[in-house]
Amino acid sequence: MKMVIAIVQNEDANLLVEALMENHFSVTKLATTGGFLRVGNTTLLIGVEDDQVEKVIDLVRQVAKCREQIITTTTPSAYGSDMFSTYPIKVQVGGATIFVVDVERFEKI
Ligand code: 2BA
Repeated sequence: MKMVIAIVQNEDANLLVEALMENHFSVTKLATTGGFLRVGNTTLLIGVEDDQVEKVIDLVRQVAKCREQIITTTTPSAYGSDMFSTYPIKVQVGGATIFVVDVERFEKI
C-alpha cells in the first residue's frame, strides 16, 4: 500500500476531492501553509493499493495541472492620482507537488 500526498492550490482542492471520491478513493483534506510563500494550500492524503497510484496521479494531473490564467490588475493611472488603469496579465495557477510513500501498516479500528 502507498500513501499519495498531494499538495495543491486551494482553488483546485474541492474539485480534486470530488474527482477522487467519484473514483472511489478515500481522501483526507488538510489545510496547510507553504513555507516559502506563507499562503494557504491544501494537502490531500490518499491511501491506495500500489496498482492505483498512477490513477490517482492522473486525476491530480487532470484537475490541478499547471495552467495560465488571465487576471485583471489595477494600478494608479499616470493621468491623475484618483484615477486607476485596469489591464490584463497572465499568471500561472494550479500545479501539484506529489509524494508517494510506502505504508508499513494500515489498520482501521
Ligand atoms: P511549488 O514547488 O509548486 O510548491 C508548492 C507548495 O508545495 C509549497 O509551497 C510547499 O507547501 C509544498 N512543497 C513543495 N516542495 C516541497 C517539499 N520538498 N517538501 C514539502 N513541501 C513541499 P511554498 O513553500 O509556499 O512554495 C510556493 C512556490 O514558491 C513553489 O511552488 C516554488 O515555485 C516557489 N519556491 C518555494 N521555495 C522556494 C525557494 N527556496 N526559492 C525560490 N522559490 C521557491
